[in-house]
Amino acid sequence: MRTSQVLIPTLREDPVEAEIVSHRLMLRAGMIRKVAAGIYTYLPLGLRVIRKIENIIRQEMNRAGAQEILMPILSPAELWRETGRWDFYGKELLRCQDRHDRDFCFGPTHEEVITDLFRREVRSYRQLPLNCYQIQTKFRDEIRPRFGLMRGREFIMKDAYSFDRDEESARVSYQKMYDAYERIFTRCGLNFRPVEADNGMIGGSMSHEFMVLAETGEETILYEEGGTYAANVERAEVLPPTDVSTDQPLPLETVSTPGMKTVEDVCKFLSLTPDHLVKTLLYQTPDNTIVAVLVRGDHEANEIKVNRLLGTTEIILADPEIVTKVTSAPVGFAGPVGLKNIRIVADQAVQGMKNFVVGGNANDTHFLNVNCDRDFQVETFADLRQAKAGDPSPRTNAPLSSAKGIEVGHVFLLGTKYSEAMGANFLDDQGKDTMAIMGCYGIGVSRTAAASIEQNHDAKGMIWPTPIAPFHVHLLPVTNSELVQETTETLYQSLIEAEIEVLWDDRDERAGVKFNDADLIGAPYHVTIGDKGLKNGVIEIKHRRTGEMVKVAPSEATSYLSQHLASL
Ligand code: 9G3
Repeated sequence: MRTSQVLIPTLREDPVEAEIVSHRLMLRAGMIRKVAAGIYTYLPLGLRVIRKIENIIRQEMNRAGAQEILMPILSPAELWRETGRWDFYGKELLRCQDRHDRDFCFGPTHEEVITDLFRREVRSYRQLPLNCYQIQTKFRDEIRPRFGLMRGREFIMKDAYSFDRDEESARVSYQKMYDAYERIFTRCGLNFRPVEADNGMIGGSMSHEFMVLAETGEETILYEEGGTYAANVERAEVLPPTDVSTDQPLPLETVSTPGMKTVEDVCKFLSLTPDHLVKTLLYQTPDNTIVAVLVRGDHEANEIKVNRLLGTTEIILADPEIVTKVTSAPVGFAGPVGLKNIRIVADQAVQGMKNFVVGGNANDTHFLNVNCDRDFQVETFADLRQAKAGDPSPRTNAPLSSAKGIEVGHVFLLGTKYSEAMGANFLDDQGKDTMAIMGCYGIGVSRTAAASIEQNHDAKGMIWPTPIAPFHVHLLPVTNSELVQETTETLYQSLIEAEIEVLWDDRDERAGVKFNDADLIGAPYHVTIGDKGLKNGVIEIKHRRTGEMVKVAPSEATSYLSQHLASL
């Protein structure tokens, strides 16, 4: 393709609104343009990347036995009312009405629609297992859309749904998708890692996320170096403590701690390390009860784990006014001793502690030599804290390392949450009415493109992995001489014949402008054709990733590039 005939509006300046590198570079390379907050047009270069990712996904999904379908973007409210999700989701679910005032939503995901299809069309175990997928634009009305394609309100998702006759068969379907995802992200040329994940509010029993490893990633993963255990930090299990104190309980003391509100302040004031303190966090559940969560001073509470223990979905830290009402003290002095009518749960590490420090439930006051059972009652001890680097792996005890990642895929074994709510039944081999076991499997297609850039770029621009690059070769004639033009034209035709995707910069621009745009766009190979080289019978091929330059005769260029592209 010739640059003069494609819309590639590159920008020399960094757009001010772009906070992350993928957003900045996609705007600068003329791949995307913003239409409204979190809503983008894909220009030709951007769409080429999207299509390549989609094609890899299609091939691997089909290979895994899934069937492609396409569901509508609008979903009728009735289906969402059946699962309770019409009311469960607030403003994130974008709603609208048709001319008859009937309620619809712009599909944020399609569990309801596919389950409706299943219950209408599938009768017998002979039709199972069934796995249907689609690649489609989704809508989620995020409060604060940012980061370009990384977190758009409108985005492209591949979503798949499996239906099985029993748990064992459902696990096989799940594993097939897990394996397909490994092939998909490998074929995209990405450095990624599957991790154990929380299955969140959607229910179900097993879940993995596929993380593209990048320092700019928003997710934290903990993993065993060279081992098999890897988990999202939200999910990572913490082993029960091995260090249980055998100290004798000392008498409870009150100490004045004027203005000492943080763990750091109190430790400094009392000359103690944070592992001698217990933090008391007051949480508010959706039905407005207050629960005190205790964690050691050097630990952080994991709200997902607390939710799982309490059977709630979205606890929040209590407002300062509520804290004051409950503890008779400003925030920073809450403690478990003397708290009335408040459930107290504690992280397992607290169980092994003796003579620790807690807030005194009075302004500028702490208690010393506090002990569980003697001074207050804990309803349940459990794993409630956030795991961190250095903690022992729950599988092998080896220390965990931490890394940053971007979630590009998520697989869930759902169980019967949706089949039960919507009556997705079939007749088993005994003629008995049976509920289908479901799985669901997502890939953020547009986010995968952004994640690839976060992982693969340098100061000059993007560095595309060949399988998802918008073009393989960027052809850069740098003068207008007849020889350069003829050589370029001949090479262009030869590359096309070899089925190499080539972008020919045929603009009347200075060499420097062309080189800058080529580095920005990030095709794997740049071919420079100039009079100086041709005098010596050569053109120059640059490997974008390594910067390596090789000189080859124009007649050798196509076979050089074919060989290098084929080896990837
Ligand atoms: C909603 C809204 C936002 C949502 C959901 C529903 C996330 C919702 C989870 C999933 C799970 C799987 C199929 C592909 C794989 C992932 N945000 N989720 O269900 F109404 Cl507004 O989407 N869906």
